[in-house]
Amino acid sequence: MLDRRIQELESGSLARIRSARSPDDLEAIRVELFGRRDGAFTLIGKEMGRLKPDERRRIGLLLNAAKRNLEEALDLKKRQFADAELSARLDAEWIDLTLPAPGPRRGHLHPMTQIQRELEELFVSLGFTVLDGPEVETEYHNFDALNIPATHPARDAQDTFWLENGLLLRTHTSPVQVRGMEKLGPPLRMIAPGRAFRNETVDASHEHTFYQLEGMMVDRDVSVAHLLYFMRTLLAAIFKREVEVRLRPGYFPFVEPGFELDIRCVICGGTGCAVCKQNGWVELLPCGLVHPNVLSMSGIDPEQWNGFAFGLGLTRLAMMRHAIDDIRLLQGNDLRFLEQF
Ligand code: FA5
Repeated sequence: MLDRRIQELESGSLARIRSARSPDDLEAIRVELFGRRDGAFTLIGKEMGRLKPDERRRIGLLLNAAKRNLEEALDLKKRQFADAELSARLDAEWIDLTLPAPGPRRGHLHPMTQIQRELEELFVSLGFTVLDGPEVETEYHNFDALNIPATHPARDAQDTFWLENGLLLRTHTSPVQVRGMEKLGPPLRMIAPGRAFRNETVDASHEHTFYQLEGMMVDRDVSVAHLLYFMRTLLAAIFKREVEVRLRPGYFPFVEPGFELDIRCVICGGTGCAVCKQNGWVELLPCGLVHPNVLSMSGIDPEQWNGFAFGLGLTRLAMMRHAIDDIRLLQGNDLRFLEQF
């Protein structure tokens, strides 16, 4: 009787072990067979107590052989599961080192650089030289030589970052006019794009660090008509369409007469928004005819020569061009924003 049961248990269990689908299945079979309290082998072992000694030995041998076979089969299947798991992991983590690399991500020029280069090209084609000047300036070049002595109230209009050594962060690109006149003399056509710095409260249209593009022409008999021609050419090149402009008197100690050239806000179309401070116009291009004092301080005879100058707000121009409604977006380097230009 017990012989049969042992044989059937062995053959039935071997078949189940072979067809087990997971390590959990296998563990369940192991507990069924060898569980201490009511595993099949434990139960048979208990029944053997009733057998005669000879019979018990014979059955004992059979039982041990069956047990060994089943243990081996369980071990084997367990190893097979482990091997399969390992090769699945290796397959998943496999990298083909011979595939070509994806290559560097392609970038493009920042919208500020784009607009600066376009204007440089335009002005070079009109006979202007592109000049560069220091961002850390002397008080003389930033103020005095532009007809703004220490006592002049116009100094208050440009809240200045002073350095401990008496130098300052230039508040505009106009000191490059002075350096251009000193270095090159008349006749002179120059532009100077670059950064300017002011201790300003940052908002949608003001940054503490922003770009300007200075322009100057010194020659004989330069008039407001020349100035307007170049301003119109500049705006047409950037906007490639008519933009509404207005010219109003503006005061800068280094020009006489002085003007403010504003453009109709392209963000709101003139109805008023945070960028134009609700008035529909954006201050973009202050300009004028160079003050005789400025010429003579830089060694140019104002009886012989005169000229015009302008100080374009380059960051604001880029904002108007792309209808960007917050200057801080242009200062950051967030690719999600920059990728669209
Ligand atoms: C000047 O800086 C004069 N140097 C311009 C000038 C040059 C006049 C030559 C005459 C002859 P103003 O402070 O207005 O002027 O600034 C010029 C332009 O720079 C402004 O119209 C504006 O577009 C831009 N700008 C000024 N402050 C800021 C700022 N905080 N953030 C962004 N843009 C600014």
